[in-house]
Amino acid sequence: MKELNVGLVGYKFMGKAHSNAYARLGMFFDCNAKVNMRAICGRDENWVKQSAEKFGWEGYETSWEKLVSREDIDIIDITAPSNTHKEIAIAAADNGKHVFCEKPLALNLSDAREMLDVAIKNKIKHQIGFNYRFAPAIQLAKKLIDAGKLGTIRHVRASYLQDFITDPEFPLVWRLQKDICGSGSLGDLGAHFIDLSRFLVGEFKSVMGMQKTFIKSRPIVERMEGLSAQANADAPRGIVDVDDGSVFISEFENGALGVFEATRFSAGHKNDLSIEISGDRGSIKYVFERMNELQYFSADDAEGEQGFRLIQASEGVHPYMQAWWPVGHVIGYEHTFVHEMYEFINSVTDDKPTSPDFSDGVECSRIIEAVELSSQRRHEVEIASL
Ligand code: SOE
Repeated sequence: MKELNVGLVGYKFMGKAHSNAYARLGMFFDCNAKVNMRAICGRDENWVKQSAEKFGWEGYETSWEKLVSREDIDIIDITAPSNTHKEIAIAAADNGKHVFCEKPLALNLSDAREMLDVAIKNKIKHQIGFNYRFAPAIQLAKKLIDAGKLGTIRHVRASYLQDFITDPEFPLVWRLQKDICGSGSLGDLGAHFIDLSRFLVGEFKSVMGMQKTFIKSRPIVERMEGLSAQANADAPRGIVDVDDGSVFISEFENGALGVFEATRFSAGHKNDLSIEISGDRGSIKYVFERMNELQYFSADDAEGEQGFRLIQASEGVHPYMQAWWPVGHVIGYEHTFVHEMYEFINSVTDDKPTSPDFSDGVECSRIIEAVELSSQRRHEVEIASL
């Protein structure tokens, strides 16, 4: 059997999620290659060594330059903060490695375009980490929409609400610094519903947005783990230069209208991603915190029996579920990463296109940039103008 060797950059939240995905893959899915977790890479030798042992990597590197040039590596996976993506992805692609990159693809649209060009030039497989596409209930929504069950799509409503930075004393983590993350709530959270909307409904035509930074300075961060962070008691403050909250409306190429909201200031909402799509024959509603369920209304149901039905997308008939547990034994957040890796590995072994790939990353960056421009100029921005 063919073997594929992976090198992963990053060992924090996303590094752990991707490591778990590679470790689970061969146990649950039949891929056409054995996936070897060759090396994990990070700057802090103590941390990266511990992570390698804990997550099941054969070895580690402290230099990504070394990792991407290793002869024994076929795939480079990038989970380090966004300001590292471009340089690592381009070097990896120039070395002929296939590249998986976390979202957002880059700090801005022009960098994202450059990454796509280099990937195409080198004829490598490239995928971006829009993991929510891989929830079985979202795949079911896609199937219903593609089969015309909602009729003509008229409305899209999506929000991604978190509350981990509501405290003004929460430290200045990298997700709040433009030179490291590129964009705040919009690029980190909105990127997911922008991608889901493109996946389910189609391309955006224009947007009109408004963004706000509620807390303009925060104590400099000392330690960070996942979404938790600490600062020293007497820490100096630094400037927050990204959006804390973003809202926008849009028109889609197919004529549908969209309403969107991304924020980390919605007290009580922990990881509340939801999307609702309405057509003239039906609607779907999806809420990530109940990720195994899809609500579906069909105007084709008999009169007097109509209403939203709750579908448990956890039977073997639903995408990816055959690989997991007996019917009704639900799956979670981490499984979406296993599914995306399954598709990526298949695209490499079977030499077929990946999806979502860097071109989807570019489109997402285009919409993010259009919302930012619109928010600054206070008027509608056509996506085609960028
Ligand atoms: C933090 O806001 C975060 O971890 C995002 O970076 C992820 O993309 C999202 O899925 C969960 O929240």
